[in-house]
Amino acid sequence: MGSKTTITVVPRPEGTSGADKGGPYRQSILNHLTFGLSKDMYSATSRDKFNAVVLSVRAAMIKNWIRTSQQYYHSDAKRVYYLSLEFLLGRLLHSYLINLNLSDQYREAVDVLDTSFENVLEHEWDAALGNGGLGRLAACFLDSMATLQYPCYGYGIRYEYGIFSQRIKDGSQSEAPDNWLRYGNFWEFPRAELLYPVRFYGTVQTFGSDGRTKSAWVETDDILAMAYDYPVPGYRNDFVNTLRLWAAKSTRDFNLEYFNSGDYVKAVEDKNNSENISKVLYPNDYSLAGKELRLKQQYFFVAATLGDVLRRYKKFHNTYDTFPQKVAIQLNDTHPSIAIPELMRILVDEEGLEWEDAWAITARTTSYTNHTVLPEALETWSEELVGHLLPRHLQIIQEIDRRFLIQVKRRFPEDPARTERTAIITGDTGRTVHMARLAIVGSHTTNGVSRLHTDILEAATFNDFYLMYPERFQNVTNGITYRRWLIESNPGLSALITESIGDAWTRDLENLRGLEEFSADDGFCKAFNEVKQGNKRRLAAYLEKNHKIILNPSFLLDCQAKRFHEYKRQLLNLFHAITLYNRLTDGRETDLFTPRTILFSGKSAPGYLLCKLVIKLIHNVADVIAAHPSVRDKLQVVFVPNYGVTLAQFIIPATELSEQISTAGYEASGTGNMKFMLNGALTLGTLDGANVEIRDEVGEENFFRFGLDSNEVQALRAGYNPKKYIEENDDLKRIIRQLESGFFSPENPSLFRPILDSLLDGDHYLVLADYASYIERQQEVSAAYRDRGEWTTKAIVNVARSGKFSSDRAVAEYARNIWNVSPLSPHEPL
Ligand code: NBG
Repeated sequence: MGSKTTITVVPRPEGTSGADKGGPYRQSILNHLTFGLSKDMYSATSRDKFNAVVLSVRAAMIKNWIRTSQQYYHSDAKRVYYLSLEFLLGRLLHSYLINLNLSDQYREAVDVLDTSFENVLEHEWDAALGNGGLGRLAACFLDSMATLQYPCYGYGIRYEYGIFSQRIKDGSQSEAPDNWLRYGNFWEFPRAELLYPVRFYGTVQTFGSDGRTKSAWVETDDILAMAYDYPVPGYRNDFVNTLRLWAAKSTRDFNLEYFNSGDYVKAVEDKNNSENISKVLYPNDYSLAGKELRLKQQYFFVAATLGDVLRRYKKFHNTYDTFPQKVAIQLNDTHPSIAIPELMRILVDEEGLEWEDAWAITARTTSYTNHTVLPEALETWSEELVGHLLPRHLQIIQEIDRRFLIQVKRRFPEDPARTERTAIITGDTGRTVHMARLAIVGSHTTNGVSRLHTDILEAATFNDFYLMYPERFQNVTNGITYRRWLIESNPGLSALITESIGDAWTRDLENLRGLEEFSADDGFCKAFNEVKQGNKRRLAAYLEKNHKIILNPSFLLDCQAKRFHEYKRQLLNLFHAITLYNRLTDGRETDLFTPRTILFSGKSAPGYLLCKLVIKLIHNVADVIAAHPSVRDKLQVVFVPNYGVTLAQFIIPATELSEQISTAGYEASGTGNMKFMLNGALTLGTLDGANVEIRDEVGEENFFRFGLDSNEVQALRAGYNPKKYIEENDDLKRIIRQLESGFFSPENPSLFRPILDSLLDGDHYLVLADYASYIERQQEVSAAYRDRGEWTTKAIVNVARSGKFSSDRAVAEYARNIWNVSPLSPHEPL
């Protein structure tokens, strides 16, 4: 664990250099426009042009896609199945061109369409099949798995509607559907022949006696899962992996009963109802209300995926003895954890294995990643619902639980309370099924996503399980793909780095260390600043064009871009903005004031009223500041609507200060923190999640740390008195008074009362306790930014030491320590 791996991406010779790189690709684009879309240059819309390019690019990778599958097949490689209810992919075109080493060629070739490369890219709708960190992590991992040549498949749901689009009206969030498939999607390959029936409801019949009973799940209501495949090309290595997403299709199309009775419309209605399963992504990232449709989604994609896994396995094997040697199943959070009883059901009921054998196979095949310790996000289901929807699975879970509790009692006979704390099913009436407990008990490895997070899992959240199975717990600190988050989104910095240290970093991010020797080099620092300024201007132009937001690119750009949640404490950041406003209007800030833009971007879960109110407060504070004749020349607060992958690719390269200010102990890892660092922002952060490791890498002098650490947070809880912090601090007192008096909402003075109440009645996330320390550190940030030479050196050191946070490192750790798979050897040249 934690040992260093060097990951080297196998390079492919550079593409042809010299004149007319676009040559052969022009013809391909035109052919696809004509024969794929039946358009000519007169009738082609800009979307047609984009689609023609997509068709041409996917054609360029198809041979390698087929070859990659063949290589997996012929070598009977151990496959890894990454099961995730979310893949937050973003746009694919540019990223795929970079990986295929064709971006220069297509940049030129698109001139046959009388358009520019940027114009073409802009027509792609973000594939936003995820909420935030967890879904984006899955997308970064897909890129690394293909790049490192691991035989991995992503499996998920092809939602018809991705994460909602955030609209802001009068400063408040509203949600609009994300109809991303409206204009078709030429990346996907529908596999109409690849259909699996998925069963729901029904009853369980039991046959036989003498402990040799057999069970059958019957009288079910079935729907079909149909596969849609997406190619996932690796970075310049001719490997193309597969992401397979399932869509629900009705089995009712030919329901004779309805047709015979003449009720055609009823038949069609039923068809629509069952297809609802893959209709929409649930937009709540941290609170999982036990909705039946959500459980249906989970079982739907798990059942189809396991059907596919077994089909592939059975091509070569007629016993299950080697299943764990050939298959690894990674559960991305507990969302797919119904895979454990499903695999048991298949092995015991359908394949006739003994329980013990099936159990050993299941546990040796699956592993589970935990992504949060927030109690409201640890999934549970009512036993009643599970029993209604999946009656056989409930029996299996009950049996798993029964056997597990026997072990618990054997190990800890003196401690009956432990049973309630660890049981998979708890309660007397209205019993509850705990999915994380099921996932830990039924798998061989549970991992956290940063060192601190894993420590907390072991010492607190899952301590009872850790004491039972210490060997099952591991840490794999998250990572990000620098192909998207540096090469694609920050071409200026990428070019500068390559000019200075060569391009070895594009194959192994650890090579960025070579930049350190330039960190105080005047010429390099100047060029580095010019790149940053250029990125700030690019963001400013984007915001002006798309949102009518005007930025001043000479201000310090201070960003917090992530989902809204109380634990992430956007409110604390806003309190800093209000503090600066108050001090400026009082004349308490000197001439030395460092002008800044405080930028917020992020969505709130639709039902999370407090966060929605914080968004509203941000807008109102922004308006008050913008209306002040002198303050507005020095301070700006902006909220950029509809945060997503594409927007992040504009914001992050421009950012100078990265706000990572969660209450210590609550952010499992964070991955935005890594993206900002890689792009030369300095972090202002608590000792939480991967911030701890970022600070270890860059050194405390290159990181602005503030606030309580996770132990102090726990220690403070017992006697915590939020009012004390208000009494002790005049700036804070003033903010509280402003909120009380309706200073930011004169037309409705009590509007922000719920925010105030959340602070005064408990302040669960300790905004008040960390306020003074935060403001103090912010003043140091301002002072540091005035010494631009020093600041730049620190920023360069941050870039140079971000190698650890590559998702290549993370995926290689999973492969070695959890999946036990090796990379495949390179393909022969075509
Ligand atoms: C998030 C955590 C982040 C972490 C990502 C990826 C969920 C439920 N959890 O801290 O909050 O970086 O997962 O691991 O989205």
